[in-house]
Amino acid sequence: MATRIVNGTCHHDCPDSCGWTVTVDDITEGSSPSAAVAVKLRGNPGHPFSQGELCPKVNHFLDRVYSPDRVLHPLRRVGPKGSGQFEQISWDDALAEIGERLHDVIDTHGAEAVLPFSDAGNQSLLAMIALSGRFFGQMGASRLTRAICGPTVGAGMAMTNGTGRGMDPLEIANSKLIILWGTNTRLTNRHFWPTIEQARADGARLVVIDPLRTITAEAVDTDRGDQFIQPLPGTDIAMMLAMMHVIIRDGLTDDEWIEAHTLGFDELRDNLLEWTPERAAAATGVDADVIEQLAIDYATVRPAGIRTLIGAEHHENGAMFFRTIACLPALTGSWAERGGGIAKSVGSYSEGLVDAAFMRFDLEHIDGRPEPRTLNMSRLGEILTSETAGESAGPAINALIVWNCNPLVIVPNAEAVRAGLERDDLFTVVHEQFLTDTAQYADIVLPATTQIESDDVVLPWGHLWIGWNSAAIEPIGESCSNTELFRRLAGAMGYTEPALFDDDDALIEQAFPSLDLDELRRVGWFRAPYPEDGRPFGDGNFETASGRVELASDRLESIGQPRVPVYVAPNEGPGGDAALLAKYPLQLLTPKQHSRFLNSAYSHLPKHGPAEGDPFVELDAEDAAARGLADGAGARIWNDRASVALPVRISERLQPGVAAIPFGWWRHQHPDGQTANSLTNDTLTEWGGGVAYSDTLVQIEPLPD
Ligand SMILES: Nc1nc2c(c(=O)[nH]1)N[C@H]1C(S)=C(S)[C@@H](COP(=O)(O)OP(=O)(O)OC[C@H]3O[C@@H](n4cnc5c(=O)[nH]c(N)nc54)[C@H](O)[C@@H]3O)O[C@H]1N2
Ligand SMILES: Nc1nc2c(c(=O)[nH]1)N[C@H]1C(S)=C(S)[C@@H](COP(=O)(O)OP(=O)(O)OC[C@H]3O[C@@H](n4cnc5c(=O)[nH]c(N)nc54)[C@H](O)[C@@H]3O)O[C@H]1N2
Ligand code: SF4
Ligand SMILES: [Mo]
Repeated sequence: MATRIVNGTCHHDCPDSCGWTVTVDDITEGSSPSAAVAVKLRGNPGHPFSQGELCPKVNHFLDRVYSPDRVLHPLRRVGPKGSGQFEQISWDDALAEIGERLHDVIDTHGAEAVLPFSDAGNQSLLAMIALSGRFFGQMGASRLTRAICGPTVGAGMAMTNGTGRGMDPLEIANSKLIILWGTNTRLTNRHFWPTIEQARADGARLVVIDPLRTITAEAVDTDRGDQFIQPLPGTDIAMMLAMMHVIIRDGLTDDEWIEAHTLGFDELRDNLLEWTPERAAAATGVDADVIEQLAIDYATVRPAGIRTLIGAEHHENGAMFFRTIACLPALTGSWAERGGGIAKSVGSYSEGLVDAAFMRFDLEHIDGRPEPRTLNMSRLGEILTSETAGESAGPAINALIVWNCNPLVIVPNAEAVRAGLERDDLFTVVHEQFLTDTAQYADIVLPATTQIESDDVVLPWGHLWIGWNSAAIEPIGESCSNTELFRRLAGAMGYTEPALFDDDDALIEQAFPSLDLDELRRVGWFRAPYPEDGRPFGDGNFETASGRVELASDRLESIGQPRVPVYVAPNEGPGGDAALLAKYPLQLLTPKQHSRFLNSAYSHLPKHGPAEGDPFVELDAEDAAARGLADGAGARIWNDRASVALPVRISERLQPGVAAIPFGWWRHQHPDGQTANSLTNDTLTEWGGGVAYSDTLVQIEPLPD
């Protein structure tokens, strides 16, 4: 037996993209190797960002790889949809059936009746985009807008700065005021926390702005001048407008910088006159003097670094949140300072190294055929249950191919998704590692590899180090990687276009024409280019049409949006539809909450779900008492979309009027099989294609005995 150490990179949809090492025992029988077994997976101490630590999600990754519950063979459904009854079949039979059924759908309804559905379950480059786009492009299937996580942040920022680019989060080490705005760093981005602690040790003050008193908010130390600010969900824009009002009113602007690098200052200023801190206090539930002081601190404690990630985009006004927040550093000239500005996702820096044609491959191979329609993933429930696939023109969806995603648990308005998946005339294929809630509704389930079973490259979005991932072991059972899946599906469809069959090595070479791949393999990571002086807009190089920060924007006007930042209260919220609010007076958040969960991907594993307990609904003591609900009592939480039964947890983490149910549990873990997303709002953001999970109104009452 020989032992090897193999370098890899975590593939999860997580900002940290940690480096790991896998220890592999090669077992030999006679003279030839017969099996390789991964015996240890640990953080790689040399990795520049994660520095040897992984996390409670991935510390037991090999238990996931070798789980007895893994799907290791193709399966065909034998019971009713959702029953989880399957029989094992061969790959040949599975592919023959898929080819036949897809051709049948295409011949009868057209290729747009096929919907590919995926997200970032494995966010490595090959696993996420390489051959799927070519395959569905060749087919002419409907396209999918994948904007459930992230694109709205970029689309919002880009209206102000012309680009979604921002500061490398590690630059926050230089900040003296750090605002964590709508991000739960200690839970969701744990390897970034040491940078914040380092800045604090150097004298930085910390402000956390979140409607929930998260574990990140718990780190606030008021004795040191830190602050936790708790607005009502969906209202922060009002607070930002009042901050800008105070900054302008008190002459705290950097007029020279504004003159040199912005457009539309006067228009913005006129629009802000009415936005007194008192007015913002009424909208947000935050005291006017707190907002006033935050504005003054933001303008005077320098450099001021804002850190934000994804949480705040999940609102009806989610794009405007980011368009507006991007105006703050422009008023104070903050981008000119190292450690000033905004640190959001930094994926665009590493994506810049990928060949542009590779990134948008699904536009090729169309050969002059009309562009297929595009459907938004967040509307899956409506898409599957409508004759025209939602608001689009065109055929209903008759075939659904899912990989890298667990839509029944993660898409909003999930009971509509379930109703769609139950349709007898929908042919569903799911490529998965486990029999997820979604896979249980499939006609055919195909076994997927884990990250340690194939080579890939990870483009991180929480730091700048592109990560190499080497296969440590062979695919387990009959599982295959996402690229191999699409090569096999292309064969099953009878396609002959050679680019559909490129092997993984060729794909990696196509993706990175200018990168030394041998070096990447050898070292394990490569840092994407970033300005040496730490300032992404140090030269005022904004990418708007005007080359300036657009405080007033023609581009927004051209898409029917307000030219300047405005606060529009979410319709499904306290400032919105009054009749809806009278019926459903509580704002429901469904956050990422458990350190052992990564979205929906771990709750079913023995070291994860049971260790986090069971799902619950969190409620403030006042709201609970008003409903006669004691801690631990059974409650019914409902709105027009669904009704969910859960025990109550009385909590000091929320303001009155706000409730929370943790997201990530599967239906068998919920007492009545309805999960957090059964209740959530699938209204899209005003632009950017995102979705408003966190503008969800509910009512809560005791469960009848
Ligand atoms: N442990 C763990 N880590 C994860 C994940 C996980 O499931 N578990 N998921 C990964 C993924 S996919 C992502 S995208 C990242 C996300 O990373 P984050 O963006 O940091 O996480 P979220 O929980 O989506 O949202 C952050 C916070 O936004 C708050 N929020 C909601 N609405 C508002 C609002 O209107 N205003 C303000 N100010 N705050 C608001 C929520 O209460 C929440 O605490 O985390 C990644 N890391
Ligand atoms: N209520 C509520 N809903 C949310 C959120 C929230 O905060 N609240 N967050 C949203 C966000 S930010 C995100 S990113 C989404 C995440 O939603 P998903 O993208 O569905 O993320 P995961 O739950 O991680 O599920 C990914 C699935 O991919 C599978 N998988 C992993 N690797 C591979 C592979 O190589 N091949 C294949 N075929 N499959 C693989 C895993 O087994 C897992 O079942 O959820 C969103 N939904
Ligand atoms: S899930 Fe995130 S924190 Fe955990 S190992 Fe993967 S990249 Fe690191
Ligand atoms: Mo996400």
